[in-house]
Amino acid sequence: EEKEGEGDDLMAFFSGQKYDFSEPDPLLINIDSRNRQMLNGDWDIVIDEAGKALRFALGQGYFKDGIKPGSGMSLYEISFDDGLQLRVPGDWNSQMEVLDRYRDAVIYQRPLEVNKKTGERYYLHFDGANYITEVFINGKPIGRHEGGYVAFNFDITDHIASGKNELMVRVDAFLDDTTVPTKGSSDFWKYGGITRDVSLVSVPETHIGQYHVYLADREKGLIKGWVQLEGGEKAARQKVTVKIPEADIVVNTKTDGNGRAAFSAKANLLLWSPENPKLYTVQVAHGDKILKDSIGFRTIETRGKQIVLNGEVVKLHGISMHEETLLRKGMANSRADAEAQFALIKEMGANFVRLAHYPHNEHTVRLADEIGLMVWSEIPIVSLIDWDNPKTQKIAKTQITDNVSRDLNRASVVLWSIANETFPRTTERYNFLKMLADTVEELDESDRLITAALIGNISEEFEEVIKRLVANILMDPEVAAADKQKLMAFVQKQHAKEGGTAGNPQEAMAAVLREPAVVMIDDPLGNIVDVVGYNEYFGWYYSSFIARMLPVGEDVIRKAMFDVMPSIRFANSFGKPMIISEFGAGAKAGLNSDKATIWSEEYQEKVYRAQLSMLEQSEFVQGMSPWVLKDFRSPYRQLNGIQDTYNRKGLVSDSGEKKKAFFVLKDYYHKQKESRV
Ligand code: GCB
Repeated sequence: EEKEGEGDDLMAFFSGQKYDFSEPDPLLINIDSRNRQMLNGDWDIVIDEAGKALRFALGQGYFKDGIKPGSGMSLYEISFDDGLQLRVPGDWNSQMEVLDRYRDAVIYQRPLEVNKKTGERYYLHFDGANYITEVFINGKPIGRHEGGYVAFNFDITDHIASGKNELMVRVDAFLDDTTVPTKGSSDFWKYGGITRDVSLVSVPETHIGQYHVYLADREKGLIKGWVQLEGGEKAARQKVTVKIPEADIVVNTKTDGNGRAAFSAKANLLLWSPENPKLYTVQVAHGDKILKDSIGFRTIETRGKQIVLNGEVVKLHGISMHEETLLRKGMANSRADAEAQFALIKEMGANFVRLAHYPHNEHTVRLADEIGLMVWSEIPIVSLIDWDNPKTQKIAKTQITDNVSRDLNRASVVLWSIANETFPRTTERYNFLKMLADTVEELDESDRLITAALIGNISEEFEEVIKRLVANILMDPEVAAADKQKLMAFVQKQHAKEGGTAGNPQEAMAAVLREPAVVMIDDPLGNIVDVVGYNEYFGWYYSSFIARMLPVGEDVIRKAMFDVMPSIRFANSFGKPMIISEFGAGAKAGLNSDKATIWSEEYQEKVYRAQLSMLEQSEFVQGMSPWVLKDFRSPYRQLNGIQDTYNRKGLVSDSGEKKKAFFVLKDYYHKQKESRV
């Protein structure tokens, strides 16, 4: 097959034939401790709206034979000189006005200076770029990766020369219904670009790729793990050493035919916990190469309806956050960004953070380890996914694999989440997500917990809540008689439809008011997970949903909802612990109202108070991560003057001002601190 740039076939030239890209090579983990050259900084760029700019130029001979053409007679129509630049790492949207809402491709270029040593392998490593990344070196197509929020790398040894090379990275942020995430079914801004750190890592021919060191048995002090050597046949039957000097551990082991070495050791360890985030220096060595990591040891498991950390029941008091920085506009990508986010979370008295809705950058997870925050880590399987598309399945599997692999050694990560608010409840969805859970089980020997944020089915799971709401409205002396009459007529009709001729609805209603209203979660995904995550919006969306089902106004429902909330209980038919992975309400910072109308800080505050007193009553509920730390950009949010393209459910505004609800949650968490473990 003819390749573009090699022939002069016009069809190939204009149709943009497919390049022969390689898939990423197995991810190198703990790159911070490796020999690496950071490639962060200002890169030259060309905006590629039509998607053909690079193919066109390469076809014209730009970089043919690895030589950048001079100003001779050769016609090529691209140049990176004297043009635009973007900072790497960084999303492009927040850096350049013309790219503010841009969703197509940008070509990045920079020189790559290498002092190539024989016997070394060179990997081009990205902590993340959104969404499709294509790498070209000296004009040649090298590698392609799909997925916006995970780390990946390419072994480029055979494509670089000693001295100066030209690196081009084309990043395409285009999404559709088959991508993960999809273009439209999730409420957050898909920032584009080389959003995270990029580096050139050099390793010996035979080198440590990934490893996992974890506490397998707390009572016995048993540490287990494995080390994977890369380097083909030379990785077989090699000596590997694992040392934890502070715990007097030195283990010498040998790789098998596949370059993998398993090991175990015993020690008397101080365990990692949010209160005491103890990390040990762990050295993993092959030959004279030593990788140093900081690893915490802890166990996490469930016991009936409870979550158990280091043998003790623990409550997870946290907050959800998007990867948006508090320090400027746009995506977080540095240690400083993570420090600002976590300073707020620590101030709140939390011990837990949900990193929504995709894997966050490595700085963030490392910092969670250091300061003691339990982490919920997830991939961008949100809402409606192309469940039976094999291509989509493959991307999802790659993303969970890359996410788990990068963070296997982070004690802070206690939960791998495989999905958020997915539907419909079909076999296709179930099988897709089961495949992801199985992948996690395979990769993570330490039995971390698997979760997913489920979402209620209003007409089925909220039946008891609605009944109670109705009863409450009918009994409320402040509700207008006309409203009550309409509602009563509605109830009688329902009652008759359900075949209820005996008994009167009034009595039935009184009975309803005596019992708590149980929301029983029975989404079959509950079978797959260890912990049932559940997003609920009582006090916010549900009032308007229910108002559409009943013949009374939304204001009446909203008021009644606050009365009813303390009697709502959450349970699941699987007998598993639950985390309320979201609740919240939108509020514009600085918008105050003594009547607590919606969008005011007071309304949000009221929702938080009602939610907290409601959630305390459910014995299934073992944790929460309300939605959300900070107002975040979303194309869904177009209410002018209030939202202005920001989801306003933040406890702090997009510029970091604390809203009233921040202090409600802070008070609550500080009061709960003693009773957590
Ligand atoms: C949800 C979603 C989250 C949204 C949030 C909201 O349930 O999981 O992505 O941003 O609700 O604000 O509607």
